[in-house]
Amino acid sequence: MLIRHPLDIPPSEITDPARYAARRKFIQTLLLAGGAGALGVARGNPPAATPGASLGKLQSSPFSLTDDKATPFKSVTSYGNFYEFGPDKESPARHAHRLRTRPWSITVDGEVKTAKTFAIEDILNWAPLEERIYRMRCVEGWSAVIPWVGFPFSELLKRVEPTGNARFVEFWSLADPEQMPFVRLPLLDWPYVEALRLDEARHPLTILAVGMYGETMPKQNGAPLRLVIPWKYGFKGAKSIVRIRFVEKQPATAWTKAGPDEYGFYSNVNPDVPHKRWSQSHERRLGEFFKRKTLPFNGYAEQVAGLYAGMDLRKYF
Ligand SMILES: Nc1nc2c(c(=O)[nH]1)N[C@H]1C(S)=C(S)[C@@H](COP(=O)(O)O)O[C@H]1N2
Ligand SMILES: [Mo]
Repeated sequence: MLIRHPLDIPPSEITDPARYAARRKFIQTLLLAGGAGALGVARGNPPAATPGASLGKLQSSPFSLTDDKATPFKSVTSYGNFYEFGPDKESPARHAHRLRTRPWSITVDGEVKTAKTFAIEDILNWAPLEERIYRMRCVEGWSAVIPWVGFPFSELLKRVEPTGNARFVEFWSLADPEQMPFVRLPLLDWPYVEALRLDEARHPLTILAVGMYGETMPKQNGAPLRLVIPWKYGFKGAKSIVRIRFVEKQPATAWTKAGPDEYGFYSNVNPDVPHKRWSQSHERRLGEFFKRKTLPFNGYAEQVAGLYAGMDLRKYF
């Protein structure tokens, strides 16, 4: 396989511009050598992003626990990971316009009394939408402060009844090669599936986000609905979700499959547990120059450390 797992490359351009440039060049060469045509992705300038629609009046939330100022919208929408649209940080903004977010529905199945499919229009009416300003930390060393719009995952639990066997929840992203050109390449084992323990999913900080900065979710950030868990590395937050499945056993996930000794199931932000190939002690906020110290559980220890009482966090990384 040509590219086994993309995060095999050190923390990112912000810490190692030379390595990053070399990797980009490699992928560009790959695409120019016929890949771009085969994938049906255009080169040249990206089309203008679809403007977001206002989500109206939002509840402010007591769970906006940070006073840090929000990262500029432009940074958060032009730099990120969404491998279905390509492996470098600019790919999602360039290609995500191909995603069709209506009609959209989400199927909830597995260990539930009755499997159900919900239309996105109904989901948007489940609860008053809240603004949640969260610190976010990517495993690659960059971070951001994002005013998400959404509601607690627990709203879903009011509408489906997990069986007594349900101990974990999987979140499945869409994997449609017609809309997501890079699903044709074996960058990851598609579809992108992430998962949480049921008590982590139920925690009031865990939200299903339908927007950010007061507007509907930009496609590159996971429209129309994605998961956000602020105390975990960013890759746990699956984008553009089409299926939520309750299961009994801890499942394999996109990143534990890609690198089992590098990406653990828990992936709680932990400055004391380095990634196999780089330190996790510091981070760089998008748009800032100096690095900041990374905090245990990304600054949410007071709220979530209890979920892991008695667990060896070096073993369960
Ligand atoms: N389906 C899907 N979800 C995904 C990813 C992805 O490649 N595909 N990347 C993850 C990673 S590594 C990060 S850091 C965050 C980035 O989210 P953002 O672009 O909104 O900051 O999305 C996560 N969710
Ligand atoms: Mo990430």
